[in-house]
Amino acid sequence: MPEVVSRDRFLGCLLGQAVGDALGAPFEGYPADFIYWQYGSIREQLIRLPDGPLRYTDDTQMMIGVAEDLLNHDEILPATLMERFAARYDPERGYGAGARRLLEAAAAGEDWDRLAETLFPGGSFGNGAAMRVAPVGMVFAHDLVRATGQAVVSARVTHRHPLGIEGARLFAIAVALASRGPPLDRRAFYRELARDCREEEFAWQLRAARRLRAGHSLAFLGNSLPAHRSVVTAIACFTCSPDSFEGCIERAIAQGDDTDTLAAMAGALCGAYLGVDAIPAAWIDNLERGPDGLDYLRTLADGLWQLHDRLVTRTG
Ligand code: F2R
Ligand code: MG
Ligand code: MG
Repeated sequence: MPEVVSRDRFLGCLLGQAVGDALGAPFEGYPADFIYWQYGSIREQLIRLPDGPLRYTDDTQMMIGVAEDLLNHDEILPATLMERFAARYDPERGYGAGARRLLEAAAAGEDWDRLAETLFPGGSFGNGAAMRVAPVGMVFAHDLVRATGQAVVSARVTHRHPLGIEGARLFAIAVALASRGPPLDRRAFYRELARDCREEEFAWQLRAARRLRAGHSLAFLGNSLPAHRSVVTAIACFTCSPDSFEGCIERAIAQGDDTDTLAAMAGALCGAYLGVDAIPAAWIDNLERGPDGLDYLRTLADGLWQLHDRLVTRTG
């Protein structure tokens, strides 16, 4: 029987994503060199923390929608997933332009399925499908075929471009592999990702990322909204600093531009890998409260873990 991933890693993944998202958000849109000259050491900025609670963005709000849909049906169903996204939609959380149009159309009862096809030429290749898919990677960590299949179903609701979908597939696999915990065999990790990769735009990045170490620049992998300019970058932030949650988040934010999403994805990976105790307590304690805050994220992580446990037991 495949091994059950521990509850601690489910908590690490969901809280790691929310913390990374919230810590990266104040830097979103700033170029890397501006961040460097303006803030110097990002670690010091992060230790000081902003006044008030750490507020997550669309990345985590949509991840919550994915988690809820999984918990309601034991799998992703496109129509109810879109209902979840539309019901939770809060424009103040900083959504992508295409995602905004789609969710507003769905809330107004319009044909969102048709709109998703025509939103951009060939559909959206934004990183939105990847940034929210971590719960799929965790729940189906024992079955990579199911994980990738479910990642595609969850992505297609909003992202029809093959690159947007591929970003979600690869990120779900990366989360599933990370949930196996230390030690990280970097070559084997990238070999598994490359074996499943269907798009050359990602394949060359995976080949390059496999060789990167802590001191190497990641700039050539990209830092922006397209999935093929951010998903492998976030994975590399994790594989370059797998044993330090703080180092991983710091690296992601230092890339500049789409800092909330890079740090959300890197945080989900590192949290899944090291477990929740690796996340600084001050960061978790400062996460926003309220109905969709820290306690709710913990409840979702518990529910996802129980679902995973049931699925693994059924497999055995
Ligand atoms: N959008 C943002 N941040 C920028 C503005 C935030 C601002 N502070 C505010 O408050 O408004 N962040 C979030 O969006 C990213 C995820 O985006 P998602 O969900 O994939 O959306 P979308 O619109 O589908 O894609 C994003 C952009 O990518 C470009 N694009 C996509 N497909 C394209 C195609 N086929 N051809 C050309 N361009 C394409 C478009 O510019 C899309 O708007 C995350 O960063 C999240 O944090
Ligand atoms: Mg965001
Ligand atoms: Mg972003």
